[in-house]
Amino acid sequence: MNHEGVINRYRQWMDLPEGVEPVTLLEGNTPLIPVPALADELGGNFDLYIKFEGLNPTGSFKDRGMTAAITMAKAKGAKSVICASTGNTAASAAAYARRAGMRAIVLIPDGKVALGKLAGAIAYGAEVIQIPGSFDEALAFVVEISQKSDVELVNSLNPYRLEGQKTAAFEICDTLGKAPDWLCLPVGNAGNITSYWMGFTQYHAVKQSGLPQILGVQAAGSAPLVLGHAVDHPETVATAIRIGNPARGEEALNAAEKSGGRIIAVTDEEILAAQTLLASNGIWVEPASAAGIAGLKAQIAAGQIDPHGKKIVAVCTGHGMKDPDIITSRMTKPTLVPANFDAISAFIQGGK
Ligand code: AN7
Repeated sequence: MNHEGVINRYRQWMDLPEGVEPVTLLEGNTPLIPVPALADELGGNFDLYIKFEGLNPTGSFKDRGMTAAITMAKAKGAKSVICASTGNTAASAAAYARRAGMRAIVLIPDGKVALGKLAGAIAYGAEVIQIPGSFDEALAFVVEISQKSDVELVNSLNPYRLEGQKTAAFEICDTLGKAPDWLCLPVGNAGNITSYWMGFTQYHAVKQSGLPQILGVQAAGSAPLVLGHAVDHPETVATAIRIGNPARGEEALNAAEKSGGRIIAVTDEEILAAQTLLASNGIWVEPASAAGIAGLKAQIAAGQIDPHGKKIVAVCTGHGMKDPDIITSRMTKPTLVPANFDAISAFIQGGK
């Protein structure tokens, strides 16, 4: 039942023309994983779940939006698509565009895209262009190119991206039987928080599924929505959300406010600590994807969120394998032990 992709599963809830043939990799239907030990660690007697979006076909939530954007690009007869990307959009656009027989052109900020994302984009057959500039500059270029040529823009300014991504809210409501009390997620270009709010409000209007309070989390060095102004030189270890001027910033602020939630910033240290916490619960996510848990932890500690008796969902947007360097660059190299039983055995007993 669930191996049909988000368009076939939720088509009646999506604003797509009748009869278009989905370009799908059977994205969506990601697990909502209970993490009771993590809830304990955050100090609460509450139900905490991770919506693990890293288990989508290209390893991030972008696939939900990309199936819709590429389906529509193909239906319009487009031969090429373009996007700016911190990496995940690039890999996703490449996979879906190539599957539909289109060119995928991606602009990325030089040197700031995690290895697993760049490798993915290339493996799927994207034409990758680096610029010595930020994501925000790259986005401005691709918008202009899409306006002046017949190349289709597949960043989340494309409304079909949001149509696809809002299906994650439907899945959460379908699994829990209603909306959670809080939804915590990272915010970069702000397409995803906008999509979740669309999805929850749409479902609630028909099914009375309830509305979550939304906690959007930015990285302190890239926190335009917290500061109230664009950031010219965004910096953060969470390169996915290294974005200084979010395209859907207004909608993100609106979603946070209307939901009775907020957008906050967390430090890189808090993000990496949350990544470690998640991994110790068996869930390895890329740094940006740990921001939701980092934010929740900070809010609980500060008494800003009282989790007791609540259902809380943190969205983990991308898989840890997207950014192996963040782990390997900080690890102590595994000890080299002679290849004999006694040495290995002595080593294990000497350990803890
Ligand atoms: C893992 O790929 O912007 O707030 O170009 O890769 O909807 O932008 C990625 C964003 C969160 C933020 N988590 O989502 C891109 C890109 C991960 C991400 C976000 C991104 P938005």
